[in-house]
Formats: sequence, structure tokens, C-alpha cells
Amino acid sequence: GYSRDELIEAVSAQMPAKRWQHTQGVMESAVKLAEQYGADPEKADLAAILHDVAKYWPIEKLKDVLEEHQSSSELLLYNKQLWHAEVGAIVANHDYGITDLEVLDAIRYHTSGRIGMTLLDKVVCLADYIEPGRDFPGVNNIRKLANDSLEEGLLAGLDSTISLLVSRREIIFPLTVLARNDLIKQLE
Ligand code: DGI
Ligand code: FE
Ligand code: FE
Ligand code: FE
Repeated sequence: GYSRDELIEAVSAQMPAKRWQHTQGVMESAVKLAEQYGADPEKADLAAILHDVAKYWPIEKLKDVLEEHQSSSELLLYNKQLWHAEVGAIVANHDYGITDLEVLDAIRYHTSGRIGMTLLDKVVCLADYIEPGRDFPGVNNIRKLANDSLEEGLLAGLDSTISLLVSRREIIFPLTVLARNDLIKQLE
């Protein structure tokens, strides 16, 4: 298998320096959130390292991988920006030998979210919103909420994505809406 250093070398080679900086920020934030909220920091670190591994792969290559995997073909009907998450999980498994399903799912759902997100899913998805290098309208509010509640922080993150998509008249992946609704139920 790959050591952590080998993994870092292989993943960072597949993206521009700026995206690798983002990944390092997600690693830092995910480990902190894991420690705060009781997820496994080593799994958070591993999922963070790999979460955007396929972000800069050519669209055609992402499409090929999704088509090879029956269960993933529905994603092809939705925004291409969602594809790298599923492909990231497939690549983590097939190319880097990661077999921990919790880690693979945290990678797989880091963009869309899902119903019944695990603690690790939430940590990685939220870390992706609040890592130190992120700068978008509302990010500081999400950071503030994340200090006191994993679910409140994540809900605000998903809401900001949904609002952005609505403002651009883009189609929303149904799982994102389901993830958001499920968090509200958890918070009631
Ligand atoms: O890969 P990153 O830029 O670090 O972050 P990401 O994986 O969360 O986001 C990828 C982009 O996908 C994000 O800017 C919004 C876009 N997107 C398009 N359609 C959807 C979507 N995101 C979600 N959650 N749901 C969608 O339906
Ligand atoms: Fe991503
Ligand atoms: Fe497979
Ligand atoms: Fe990311």
C-alpha cells in the first residue's frame, strides 16, 4: 500500500499548486473538526488528502470512469462539477488501495452530501467549505456556526451552495436537497 507521504506525492502531482493548497487546508480543518466532534482524525486526514484527487482530470476521463461503474451512471445526468467526488472515491479504492468504506464514502459524498451523513462525511464536507483558504460570501458565518455545531455549520454550507445554484438557474442534484432536509430533521 501507499504510505501517507507517497499518497500526498501522488495526489499533489495531479493538481495545480493552488488546489493542493486547498487540499492542505481541508486536511487541517478536517482533523480539527474530527478532534472536536469525535470523528477519527486519521480517517479525516486520509479522506481530505484524496477528496479532490480527480478535480482536474479531463471531463472525458471522469465520464469514462463513471460509465465503467454502473452505480455511478446517474451522476452523468447532473452537473459535471459533481463528478470528481464519485471518481475520487473510485480512484482512492482502485488506484491507491483504500478499502475503508467510511473514508471512501466521505470522499464520495464530499460535494453532494447524502441522507444519513456519517460523522466523517459531515467533517470532510464541512472542512471543504471552511478551510482557511476559502473566501466566498458567507464563509465566516459558516465558520462561526461550525465552532458550536457540526450540523448547523454544514446546513449553512449546503444552503449557500443551493442558493448559489438557484441564483444561476442551475439544476440541483437531488441528493443535495435530501442531505439538507435530513440535517434540518436532525437539528429539530
Ligand atoms: O471541489 P471543491 O471546489 O473543493 O468543492 P466541492 O466539491 O464542494 O464543489 C464543487 C462544486 O459543485 C460547488 O462549487 C458547487 C457545484 N455543484 C453543482 N451542482 C451541485 C453542486 N454542489 C452540490 N452540493 N450540489 C449540486 O447539485
Ligand atoms: Fe471537491
Ligand atoms: Fe470498482
Ligand atoms: Fe475540495
